[in-house]
Amino acid sequence: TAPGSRQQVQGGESRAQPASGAPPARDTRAPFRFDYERFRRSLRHPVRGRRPGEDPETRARRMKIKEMMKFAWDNYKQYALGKNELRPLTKNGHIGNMFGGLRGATVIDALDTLYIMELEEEFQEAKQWVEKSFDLNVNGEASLFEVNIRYIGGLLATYYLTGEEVFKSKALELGEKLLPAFNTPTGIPRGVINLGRQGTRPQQHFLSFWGGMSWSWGWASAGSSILAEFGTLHLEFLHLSELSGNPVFAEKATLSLSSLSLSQVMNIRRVLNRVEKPQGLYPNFLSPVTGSWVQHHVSIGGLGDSFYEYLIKSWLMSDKKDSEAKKMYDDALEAIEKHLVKKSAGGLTYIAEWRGGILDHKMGHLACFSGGMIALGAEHAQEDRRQRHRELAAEITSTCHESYTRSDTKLGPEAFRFDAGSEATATRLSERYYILRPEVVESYMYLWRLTHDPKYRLWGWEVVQALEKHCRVEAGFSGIRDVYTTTPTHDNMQQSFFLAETLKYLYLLFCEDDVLSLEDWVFNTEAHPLPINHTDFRA
Ligand code: DMJ
Repeated sequence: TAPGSRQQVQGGESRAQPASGAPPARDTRAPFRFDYERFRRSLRHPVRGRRPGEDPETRARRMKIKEMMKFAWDNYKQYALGKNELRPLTKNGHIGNMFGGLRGATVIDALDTLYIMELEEEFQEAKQWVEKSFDLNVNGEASLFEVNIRYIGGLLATYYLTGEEVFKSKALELGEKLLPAFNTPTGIPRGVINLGRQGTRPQQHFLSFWGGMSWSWGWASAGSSILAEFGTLHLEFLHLSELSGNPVFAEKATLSLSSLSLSQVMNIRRVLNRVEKPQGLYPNFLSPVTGSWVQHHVSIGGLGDSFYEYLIKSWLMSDKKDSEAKKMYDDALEAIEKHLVKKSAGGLTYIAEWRGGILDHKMGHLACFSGGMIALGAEHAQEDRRQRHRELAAEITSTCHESYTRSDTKLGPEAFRFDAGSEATATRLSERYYILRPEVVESYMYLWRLTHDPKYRLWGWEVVQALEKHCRVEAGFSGIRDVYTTTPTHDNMQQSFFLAETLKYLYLLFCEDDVLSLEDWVFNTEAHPLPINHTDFRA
């Protein structure tokens, strides 16, 4: 659908399809062609910026981060190309079980970072792998969420940045394979989907039998779907519709969120607005069968996080037209402020988790993205909230920084607590690890862009130094098992999001504001830039 008509599609107008899986109504409009040149002309800034004169120290720091990216990529290429991730200690590849037989997660996640950093040769290597070796004809159980944010997000972003058709066609082909996950009584997708060919009969090939079938995660209570998973499809699915001219993607994203009624499609947001939310909060688990909350656990960290992120970013991506998403974001943030935001005895602001009315005074590393999100939202908040939200964003980011500075490695733990005696430190052995996650530097990047307070660049540079000291090994970067020792053991994993997010956000922190300008792009939750719709690109 053209951007200008998105509101209608989201509003569940006539093209919306029933949750039962009946085919969508035919689109009778003229054949669709996305006008890439027109899109490029609509951008307000060159994607890689104009590079005016800058101080040599900023440039040197940016170049250091570029070198880190090259090192991470070169080692992946040498030891693990075609596998999903690099194991930098044993110098081999890791496949894992999140991507249902898909390979090359690091290639796809790295593409746009290589492009933005002007690592031209490395970008060509990655592109060639996509052209020659990226096989979508796979069979296996994949996380709908992970495939969407990493593969679809990475391919879409690289298409928009380069205009190379191969990235668009792979994104669309893969997007099609995800659609059966929405065939549930409510239209809320389940978390796991088999990527095999749909409808293949068992006698044709026994492995293909499950193609297109979906499941809930075994660990999710009572077969529920996860808020952060079904709530983190919207940005990518709107772009799949945009590029294909096929409204089914937008409808699915909307459908999945909208049909909490068993019998008909309704708009998710209207329904979610009607569904009773405890104290205005969104629990993390929802049944795809009944459409009701399954457990009252609320978190702005894991299981909830990117649902909130995609509300404000949907509004921004729609060029501020999707007012429903904005209202949902504003209301959700108000409830979070009222019930979850706390100040520790030592004066640190944090966002607690909520379990059926009882607060757990804990913040996960994942929740540290919220400093950046709240800062981004604050710029567009009503006058009476703007300053408060700016302060909240800065305070949360500062608390997350404290979780780094209070460790021996100057890297932050997976989760930190504000219990008796502890302030922004992990209290459990199982929460002391750091797996190269991006959320803290993500917030530094947004806060830098929005305030230009030099402390954010200093804090980012501290992270660069800590990564170099504790995570860089002979053949890549590795996570560490304990941030509270200066001689940590390594976990032997170079996560693909390190190349997609951590290094990209660090690089952008030392760039001018016009490189992937926030006026032109929103970052998906894996840091893949998707364009804001300034105009209609239907050719
Ligand atoms: C990434 O895959 C994404 O940022 C996701 O939203 C959360 N987890 C990882 C990084 O920590």
